[in-house]
Amino acid sequence: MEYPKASQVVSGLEFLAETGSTNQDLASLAKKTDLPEFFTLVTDFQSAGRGRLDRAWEAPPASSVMASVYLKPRFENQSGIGWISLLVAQAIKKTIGDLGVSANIKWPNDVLISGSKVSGVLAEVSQDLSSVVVGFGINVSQEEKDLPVQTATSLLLAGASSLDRDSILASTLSNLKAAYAELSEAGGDAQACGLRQKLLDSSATIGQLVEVLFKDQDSVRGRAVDIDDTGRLVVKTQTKTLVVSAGDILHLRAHEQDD
Ligand code: BT5
Repeated sequence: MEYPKASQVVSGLEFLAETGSTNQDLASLAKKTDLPEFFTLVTDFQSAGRGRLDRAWEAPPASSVMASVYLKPRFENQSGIGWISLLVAQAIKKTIGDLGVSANIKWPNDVLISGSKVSGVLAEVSQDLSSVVVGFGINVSQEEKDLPVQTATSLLLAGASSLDRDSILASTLSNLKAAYAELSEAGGDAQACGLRQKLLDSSATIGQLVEVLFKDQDSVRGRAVDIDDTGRLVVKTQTKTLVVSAGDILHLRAHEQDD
């Protein structure tokens, strides 16, 4: 499927009928070419779609929006880069809201509808920190049998008012451009541009009891109480308050009680 509406929103958009991973492709392309900011790669099918920590993102052909966007942040405040996943999740949440469905954001990179994951975001920063490839998958027309895990849902199942993938991508890119411009104008300060407050207001995580599983297999339980000015999650256990980076965790799970 071509994406005429989305093509109007950004200065370059390339459609691939099928590929391995749009994040992988865009990162390779960026090494060879001087891409304009917001250059977008979109596909109808990925055979090696990536999540965080080499987990897989899976969707049947033509069932979802799968795209990656090229950004070159020039923030005075370097912590702005830590907000990019959440910024994109917020843009997707707004798009879904405009389709008559309420969504919220599970820190650090999921968009949920009634607790089920409709979208995931993967932001990958280049080694020299000069650019970011941010990819997202939005489940659009999957029936229950098409979803890879029980915790997933789609816009079809949630009763969204439109399932037009071109319009959904166009709206997401347009929301992303507006929010990114605000963050850039604020020098990367997510507090000053209001992004942090929006995230706190639409968070499925803040206020919840959570279990944080770290990459080193350690885990803690406590209450998620805040997102700090660099985009990290603040968790209060019975004995201490700790600050958790997206890069340090394997999973964040809801649970019933404190340790
Ligand atoms: C993510 O990772 O949620 C980030 C997903 C980013 C996918 C996009 S698609 C376009 C671009 N190109 C890529 O190669 N990737 C990006 P994570 O938080 O690690 O979640 C991955 C987990 O979500 C998996 O282990 C499954 O449990 C679950 N999952 C896989 N496919 C899903 C789907 N379609 N819907 C909901 N959950 C899914």
